[in-house]
Amino acid sequence: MELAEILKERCNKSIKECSDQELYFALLEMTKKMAQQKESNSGKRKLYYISAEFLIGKLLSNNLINLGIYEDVKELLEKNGKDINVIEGLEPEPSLGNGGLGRLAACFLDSIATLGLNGDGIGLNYHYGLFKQVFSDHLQCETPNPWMQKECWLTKTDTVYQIPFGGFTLNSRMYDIDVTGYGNRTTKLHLFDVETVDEGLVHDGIDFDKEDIEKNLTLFLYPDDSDDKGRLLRVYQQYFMVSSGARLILEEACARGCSLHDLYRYATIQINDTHPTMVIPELIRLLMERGIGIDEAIDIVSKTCAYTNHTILAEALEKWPVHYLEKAVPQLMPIIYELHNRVVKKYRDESVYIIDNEKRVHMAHIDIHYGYSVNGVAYLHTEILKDSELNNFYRIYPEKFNNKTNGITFRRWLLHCNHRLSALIEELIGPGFKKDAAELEKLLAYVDDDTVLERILDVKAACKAELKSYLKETQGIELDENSIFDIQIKRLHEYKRQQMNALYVISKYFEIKEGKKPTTPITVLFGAKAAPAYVIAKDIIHLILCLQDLIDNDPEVSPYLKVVMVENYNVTLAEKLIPAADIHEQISLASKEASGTSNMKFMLNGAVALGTMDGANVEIADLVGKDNIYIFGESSDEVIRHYEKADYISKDFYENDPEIKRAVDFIVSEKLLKLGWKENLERLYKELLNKDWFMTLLDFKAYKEEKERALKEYEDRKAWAKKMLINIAKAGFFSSDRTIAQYNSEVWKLS
Ligand code: 26Q
Repeated sequence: MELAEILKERCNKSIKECSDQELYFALLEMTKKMAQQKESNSGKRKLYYISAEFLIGKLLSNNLINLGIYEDVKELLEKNGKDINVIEGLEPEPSLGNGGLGRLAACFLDSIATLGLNGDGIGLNYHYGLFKQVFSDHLQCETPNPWMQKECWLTKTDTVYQIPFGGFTLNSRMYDIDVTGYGNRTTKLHLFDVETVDEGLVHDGIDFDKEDIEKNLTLFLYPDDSDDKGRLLRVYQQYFMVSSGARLILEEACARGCSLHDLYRYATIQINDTHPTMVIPELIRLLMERGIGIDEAIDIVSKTCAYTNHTILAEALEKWPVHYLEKAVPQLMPIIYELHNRVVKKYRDESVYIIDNEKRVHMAHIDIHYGYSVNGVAYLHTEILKDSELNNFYRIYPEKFNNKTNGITFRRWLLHCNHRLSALIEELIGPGFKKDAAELEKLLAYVDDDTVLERILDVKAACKAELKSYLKETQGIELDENSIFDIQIKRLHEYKRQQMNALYVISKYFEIKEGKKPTTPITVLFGAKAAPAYVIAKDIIHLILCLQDLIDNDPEVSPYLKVVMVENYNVTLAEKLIPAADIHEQISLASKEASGTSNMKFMLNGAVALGTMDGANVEIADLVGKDNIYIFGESSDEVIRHYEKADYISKDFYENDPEIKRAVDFIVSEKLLKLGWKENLERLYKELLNKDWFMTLLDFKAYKEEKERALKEYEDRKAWAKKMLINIAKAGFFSSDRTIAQYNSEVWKLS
């Protein structure tokens, strides 16, 4: 359908006469219709990717690209005096995820659609996505983040289920988002919702009545689990999602001719972290309701479900108190007890039990015992799961464990977010890389071609200039486009060590004050949201915002060093920041970051990593070679040993290294206390000094040295451009098309 036709019907105006908002809604309608007309992927066996999060980001441009009409639409609008970027800017971002795990699920749907696999996503339709972050007084405040307008990507379906909870029942309606693949195929994201949500419950930032489940079930994406009522609400959310999903799966399988006894031949379910784990007992329950005996039901479900682990942090592994489940979903408890008893009968090792002696249900243990595959998300991560974190399980089920290194969709993270680079690559090696990312290696032919290297630098410079004007316009931030852009963007967490980067800023500040000025000015950019109840994470944001203020207002330092914490970091901002990075920071404490995926996006956009040997950095280093990455810090083995022996004492590093002492002391210096809050800064200071659970001070010296080396090598522009080119050329491995192809050939086995 033509845009002009749609406009005529909608408002009887020409493109020229329409407002940008009218054009946005018309484009939305056109794209939705086109997607619906595409052929859906099909087949006998179907994959269901169940996830509490799908961080899909804005969809208009991405869909236009995947439908192959982006350029045409852009031109048409241009001819009529309209700018596609402005129109796209009007789209609210659906932030239906917290970070990496949710974004991964969105990339996977793009690849599943593109590869023509028979697979859909199943999740929840949160009315408010992840909170909107606002800075006030150098502190993070949270406000609601609505994204659904009267017209949006959702399509209401007639599918409605009744979901039973302890004491009441809720209606669950399915809404669909068509996910376009690159080329001709589409798949669907099914988001379930209650029809009784009351947005009026929200008061005071993002506070809301957590007890009225009927009115709040899908009101918010859950950013943390700070209080009991919130945790219980999460159980309700999870069960609502999996029970709705399980019913859909059974219905669809039966419609394709499944007898239920052979469910695993018709369906396979990928459980994205433990959030959807209750799908296992729920499916067993539903099969039993349909007349199948418990032994067989357990066997069928165990052949149907596969589990992905995304974290090594013990505190992030979900353990629900039995009494929560008894209250919210009493119908599941007999099954969970049965699953537990079978484990107890078979194994003496209590660490593999499902229910522990504090009466908590270990969700991951259900997945491992009663699923057919367990995977980590990067080589090192999977090795750590096998060797330490889940070793007791690995010894029981070695055949279940496998690695699937994460990936990203190149459609969004190159074609959409970096038109310039994408066009240059196409000019050099043709369009094949868009479908087969491995073709990027052809770029290596240009590694000594001065003209190409110059052009890569030009593209980077243009992206930096674009970020400068974007941040100026949207956040009033002034950047120096001739400075080095050193970027760290990810959720705020102590293990990711934004605090180490902040300490570097402090020590650089001192150096400049003392007259040691960097050859090229440095801009350190951060983007991060902290979970609302994560006190120290919020203190780290506070420190960074205070440093930003201090340096901005110090004319001795500001020409050489700038710190920026962008407000409300989200997918949309990532798409602007990543193409503009010279250096990206992946500085988690080794062994703690399961994979990381922004590292892959940066690499693809020609930024060079400064990082530890953690997560997928290990594989990046292996691919690009040591000359094209900056690696520092203790190895994961060493770190794991430190934890085992409990021998890391941060105070020793503070006392024995004057540079560290000076930087840490500065957190509670007069200068900062004038700008910030004593309580926050002192708390952070004490935390670093007395606990420093993620060993910031241990790696600080090595970090600073390696960062200085990177900054120095940046000066040789040609050598740097070579590093950029090699990073781009080697990024093909991190296409989510490769990841999904591996899941399919090794786990799902869809025909
Ligand atoms: C749990 C309980 C209560 C409330 C919230 C949660 C919760 C929510 C989100 C726990 C974890 C998450 C998200 C985890 C996550 O994003 N993990 C990241 O997954 C990426 C994709 O595999 C990896 O690249 C990152 O290394 C990993 O940190």
